[in-house]
Amino acid sequence: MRKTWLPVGLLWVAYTILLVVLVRYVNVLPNQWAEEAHVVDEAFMLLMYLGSPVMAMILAVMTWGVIAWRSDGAEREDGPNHHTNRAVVTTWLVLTSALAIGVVINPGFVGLAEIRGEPSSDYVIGIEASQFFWEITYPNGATAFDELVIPAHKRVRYDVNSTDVVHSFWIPAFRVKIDAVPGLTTQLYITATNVGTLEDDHNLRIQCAELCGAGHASMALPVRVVSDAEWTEYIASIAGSG
Ligand SMILES: [Cu+2]
Repeated sequence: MRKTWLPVGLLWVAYTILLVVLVRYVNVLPNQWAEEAHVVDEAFMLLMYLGSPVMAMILAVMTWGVIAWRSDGAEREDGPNHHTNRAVVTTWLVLTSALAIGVVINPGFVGLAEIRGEPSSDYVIGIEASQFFWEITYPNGATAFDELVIPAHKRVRYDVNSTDVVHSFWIPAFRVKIDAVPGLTTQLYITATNVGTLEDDHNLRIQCAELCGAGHASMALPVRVVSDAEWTEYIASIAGSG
């Protein structure tokens, strides 16, 4: 028993270091195009780091099991039962509970509050979801079905609803999303940070994120982030055409 702990412990440490290095240097996250994206990505990275020793423990036990208990063809009996070690169990329970509660509070509640922020915005844009398209309504009443154009560095409130079934308003480049529910207006605040289009980053699009029927996967709309002046010009140019 005792001679099992040392190699498993060493493997655990080695795998943990390997995983932490991978998390630190292999970037799997798409580019961030909004302030809110930073909060979400930081939470994601924290969970990746916290998950590394857990994953490493599983890998360590599996690796050691494959090496130490590989079959040599001989018949074997079960080993003796191991009984509960109260100190280990108590420490494990206290530690994991504290960690879980800690993560729920921060980045859980703290991050959510940070993303929601104050209920104030520079502009309000209406988003109406239908099977299988999006209708955009700008502050001047202009509507559009072909793209969502928004001003950079301005805090926009999106009033989201649906005409038929439950959809979900999601812009991957901004990370945040909210359900589009018939008969209910849900709200989302987003501050875009860079000027860009779908050609710059395929994550700059509205993508329905709630399975809503046969056309769900293609229920996407390009997002174009422009300067505030360009945006004002754009919504004036399409006014009356909807
Ligand atoms: Cu949908």
